[in-house]
Amino acid sequence: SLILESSSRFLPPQGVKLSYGTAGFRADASLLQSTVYRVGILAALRSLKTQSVIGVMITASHNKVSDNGVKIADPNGGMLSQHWEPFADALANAPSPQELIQLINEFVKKEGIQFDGVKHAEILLGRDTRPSGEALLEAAKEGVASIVGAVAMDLGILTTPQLHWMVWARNKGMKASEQDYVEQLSSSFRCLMDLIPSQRSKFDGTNDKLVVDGANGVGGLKLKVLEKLLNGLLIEVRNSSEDGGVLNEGVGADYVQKEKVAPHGFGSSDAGIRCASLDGDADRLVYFTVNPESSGAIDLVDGDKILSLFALFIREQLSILNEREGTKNNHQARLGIVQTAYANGASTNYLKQLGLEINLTPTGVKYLHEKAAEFDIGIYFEANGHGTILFSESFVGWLEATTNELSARSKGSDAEKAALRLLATSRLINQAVGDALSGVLLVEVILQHMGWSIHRWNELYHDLPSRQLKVKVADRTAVITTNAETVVVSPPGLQEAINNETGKYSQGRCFVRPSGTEDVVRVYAEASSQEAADSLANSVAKLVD
Ligand code: 16G
Ligand code: ZN
Repeated sequence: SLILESSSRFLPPQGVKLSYGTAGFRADASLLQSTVYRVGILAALRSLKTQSVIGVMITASHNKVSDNGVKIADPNGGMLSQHWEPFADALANAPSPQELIQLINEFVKKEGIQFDGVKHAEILLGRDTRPSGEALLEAAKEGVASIVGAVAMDLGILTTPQLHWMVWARNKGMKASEQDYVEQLSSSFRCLMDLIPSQRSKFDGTNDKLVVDGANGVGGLKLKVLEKLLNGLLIEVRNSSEDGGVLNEGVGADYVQKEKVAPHGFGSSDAGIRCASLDGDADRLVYFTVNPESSGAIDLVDGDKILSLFALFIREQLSILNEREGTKNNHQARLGIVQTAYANGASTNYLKQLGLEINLTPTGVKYLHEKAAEFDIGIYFEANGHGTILFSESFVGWLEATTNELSARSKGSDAEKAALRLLATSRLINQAVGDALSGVLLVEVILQHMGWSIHRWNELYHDLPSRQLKVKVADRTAVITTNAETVVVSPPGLQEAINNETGKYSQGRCFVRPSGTEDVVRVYAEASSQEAADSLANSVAKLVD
């Protein structure tokens, strides 16, 4: 068979066991040839099974440049169905071509996959700027080609969210090229700019430039393309892939958020300027300002605060819509907020005070996304800067009908504008996955809409001091949690001990969880002062050890 021929050229490395974790397969790039080839096969089977276009993205996101990884985008543009993850693991670890073929045959039978279905398999392939990506993409192509009739489209260098967006758009029957992505984002951005209330000042004049750290990756490159179409929004990109710096080294959203320092290329001369940082594949976004007093220190505006800004804006539009008079088809939209236990406690309190419904899920995009999809409008964000706003199809349909009705009856009314803003937001913000590029555009237009500087935004609430630690343990799977990772159920007694420590601190909050991407147990602690948060984290780390 085709598979036997090509798989014998992609033998798995010995003694390495890979698992399809929260971020797909990830490892040192030199180990991944056979894994990526096999993910190509997996994607083709997934495409046959779902009779839809499937995506394969080659990236290791914020990890070091020598790493790489591969993950699948499902028909809706989201993560691979969890139900297929065990098969992905088995495929990646099959020791020989014969065993690989046997696994495939069994799985094809079990899933009832038809090779002579109406549609042949179609796979969109993308990669980030890692040098290892080119050869790995070739391996993925060979994997796809080993399935009869399957077609792979090589889209070259993309951000992860662009690839997910294209899969989502293709399966909705929309135009789905990179150019279509750029056009949709830029036109909905301009639409939102045109809807800014005229009495609101467009900034205070002193800081209307945005400076973006591109993590030496793909995001800066693509942002420069977008920027030309934004009608005068000034964006200066630093640390773009073509600038020659090392991907993710001392730069990028993960570094900035975890270390709370300015990325390479930013210094005291940037004090007070609005800055943002993307991660290596541009699916995370944080904002910051450089602190003039101490070198390298920043004021961080993290995912929680981006979520808060989005929630305020959406809530404002919904309440304008609710106040409109005499409409027949009234509809109280359900707005839901989704966070993880890493959300700063001050953000959760703030959102609760606004009267919003808050849901907690375990860490990992697939959990947050799934929860957010239950609402008319669901906003999810991880503190690390990954998140988006999901609009349900039925709500978008209602919005379109309402906009038409309002345009006919009360053109130019506040209600019509609010409806148009929500519609434009649903087109601007990526519906498949968190996207730093669409996120940055939405933040920028909302700040202008509110007439706010980054400082005003950052003052929405004050983060509680927090500390994250990681503990190397013999077996991280020994730690089992429940209630969105806030409670340890095993080993027995550990949660009581954590409660006991936490009780000693004013505003103390602490949880531990096994990492999904590293062989460590993570500790998160929050308290009323930095010293207290540090001390709580340290004593709980000792309990875990
Ligand atoms: C992955 C997740 C991210 C999560 C992080 C946690 C996706 C696409 N990415 O990067 O959402 O925050 O893992 O890592 O799901 P950890 O389990 O090592 O703490
Ligand atoms: Zn990323």
